[in-house]
Amino acid sequence: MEFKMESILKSKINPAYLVGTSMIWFGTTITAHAAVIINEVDYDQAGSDTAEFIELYNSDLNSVTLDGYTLQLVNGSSGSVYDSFDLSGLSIDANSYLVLCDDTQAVANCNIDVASGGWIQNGGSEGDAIALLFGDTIVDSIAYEEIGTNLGPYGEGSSFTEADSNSITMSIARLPNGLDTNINSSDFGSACITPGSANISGTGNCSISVNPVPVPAAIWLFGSGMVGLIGMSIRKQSSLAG
Ligand SMILES: [Ca+2]
Ligand SMILES: [Ca+2]
Ligand SMILES: [Ca+2]
Ligand SMILES: [Ca+2]
Repeated sequence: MEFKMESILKSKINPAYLVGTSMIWFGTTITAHAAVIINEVDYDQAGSDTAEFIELYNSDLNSVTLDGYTLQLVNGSSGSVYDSFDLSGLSIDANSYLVLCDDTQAVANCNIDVASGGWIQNGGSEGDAIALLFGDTIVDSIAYEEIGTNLGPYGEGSSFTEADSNSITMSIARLPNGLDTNINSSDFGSACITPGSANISGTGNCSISVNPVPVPAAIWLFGSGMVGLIGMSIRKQSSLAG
């Protein structure tokens, strides 16, 4: 079964931070980082974690199909994958975003509800990580909080050791938007909440509502082997006030 997700977002977002394109530099072609990156993560909220999301960003000038891409959540205490989402059948428009969340009512511009609350682990003494893979190859990753030996492959050379707050409204995000030098500690910082739009340094909820888009059904293959049919409704994007 195949689902197409064309024109996920029609938003006119800030200019791309061009990290996904090939460049000519003194006659040498340099293929920089993957066009699609993990751009923002909100894994911890005050009280119960009921508004978690992962924002992917396509910095390329062309739409990117996500056939063959998988998003993996990695447990720092063991190094094992505790959840996995097959992104095949989806695509992201040029300079646009794809937001995976646990509650479309709680997360502005969420494209797909992939889980129930508390699906992204909160780091802790051994940290946790999120990785985007193409086939078996990690094309982008973020390891957060304390980084034990199990998360070596995910820190992109220098880990991001800060934490999402469990009291302040904020996320961890690439700053400026889309920055990916493959050094987590340089690329990520504390950010206000901006699912589906360009990242902004600071704290608080800076969500804006983008144009309503229909969201098709999608099948997500969880790491447990369970098949869930989730996120089927056609809905209107909503914003979070305040
Ligand atoms: Ca969490
Ligand atoms: Ca947070
Ligand atoms: Ca990267
Ligand atoms: Ca964002």
